[in-house]
Amino acid sequence: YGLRRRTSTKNLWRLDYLKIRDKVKMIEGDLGDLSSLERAVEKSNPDEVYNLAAQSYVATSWKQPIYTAEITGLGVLRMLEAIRHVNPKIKFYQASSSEMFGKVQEIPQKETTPFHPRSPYGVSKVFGYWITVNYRESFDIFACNGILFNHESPLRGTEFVTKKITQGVARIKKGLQDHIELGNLNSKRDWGFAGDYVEAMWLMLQQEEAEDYVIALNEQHSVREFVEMAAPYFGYDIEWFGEGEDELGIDKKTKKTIVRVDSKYYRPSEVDTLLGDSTKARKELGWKPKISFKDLVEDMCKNGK
Ligand code: G4F
Repeated sequence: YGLRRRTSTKNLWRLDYLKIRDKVKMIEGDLGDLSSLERAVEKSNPDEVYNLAAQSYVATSWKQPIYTAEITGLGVLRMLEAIRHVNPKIKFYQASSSEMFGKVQEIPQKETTPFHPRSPYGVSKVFGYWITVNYRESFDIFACNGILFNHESPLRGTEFVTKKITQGVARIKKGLQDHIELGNLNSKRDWGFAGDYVEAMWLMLQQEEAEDYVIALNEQHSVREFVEMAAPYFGYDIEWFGEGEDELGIDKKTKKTIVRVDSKYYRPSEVDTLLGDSTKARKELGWKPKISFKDLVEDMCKNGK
């Protein structure tokens, strides 16, 4: 079963891409509406619930902070309440985020690293994390937090930076777009393949004890490096000129401008650097990512749309 927010136009293309549309029964519900969640849990009668729903775009969380807190934060509590009322034996997975580490207190970040979120999104995720721990401790619900570092695939939404870059360069190559506008090129992330991370989520719920795990590739790259690695799939070789807002990424051969910096994509407070340490998950869950960073970039370049 999948929970789906009501919209006037259906947005199920990812299920088509994965060829599972006829295998998933959709139930209408909303993290803002407890009664709809209770009905969804009653109807599906699940053994496991995976809460991946959120207002998940960090930049929007400054524009819609209260909505973000309602859905990304309180939405977790509503889901847990639905489970507690309908059947507390249901196992629960909460999609916690490396954004909770924010202004990082140690490098690399692991399960014991203190949180210092830098956006309303990050603050809301911290609430979701702790309410999950609290329902585990208070009501003995089998509830786990996966603290996932950035996870990407060709299914990524177009506003996130990896998709914006891979789709943007593809469109430039086809003559559909002139250049890509980006914000902070120096920001560093630990990007892995979403499919590998989903396996880790499932593994967490198959353990004897409910615990929290960091899931990451344990490898870091900047936005600038991501551009440099994606460009060659479309025949471009990027060199950089200028600084800050005046910086340009230009193709060496054709001298075409591929990247321009636009300060409108800068964030009021940035998470400069994220690097995970997923040793606990690798040891205790036997989890190991199968797709490398290089393969991920290639997959997004070749299979994006
Ligand atoms: O792709 P992003 O928007 O992802 P971000 O903010 O790291 O959050 C993602 O990962 C989190 C896990 O750590 C999730 F919890 C969250 O839901 C989401 O999936 O931005 C990545 C970095 C940022 O530092 C941003 O400032 O890229 C930088 N960036 C530079 N130019 C840009 C752009 N980000 C976007 N979206 N668009 C740009 O033009």
